[in-house]
Amino acid sequence: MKGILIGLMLLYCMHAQAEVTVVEPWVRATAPGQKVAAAYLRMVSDKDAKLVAANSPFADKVELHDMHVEDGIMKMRPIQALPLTANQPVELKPGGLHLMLHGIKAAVQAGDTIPITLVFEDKQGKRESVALVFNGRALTGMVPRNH
Ligand SMILES: [Cu+2]
Repeated sequence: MKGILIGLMLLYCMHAQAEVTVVEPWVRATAPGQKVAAAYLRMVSDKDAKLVAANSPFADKVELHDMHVEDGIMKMRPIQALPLTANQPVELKPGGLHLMLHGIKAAVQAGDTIPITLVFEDKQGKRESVALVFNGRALTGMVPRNH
């Protein structure tokens, strides 16, 4: 817990302009041979902004995905931007919004550290990149929180 708080303070100092706070960024562990991975986090911006892009040296491409139900089946689709309303936390989590890493360089295992950069755009159209380190985590670790 202490580590997270210190990390946030550093993030805040380095990115005072963007003023987006990110908590618990993680990537779901993958099965061998799997070419995609999903990444999650919680974030809050202190002013209206939007998440417009993401990239990582660990993946060929990173997309922002949303889930929706189509004919009773849960499907995901890419979205162009994720709006952030000032002081309203947004959670990317299993079964909902997520970052999709396509063409990952290796399997993701619990304990791995994966760099992903998020690009935010403010109301004036000014963009700022925030470099983050996501932690590999098995999905089972999340189950108790959802029940
Ligand atoms: Cu997806």
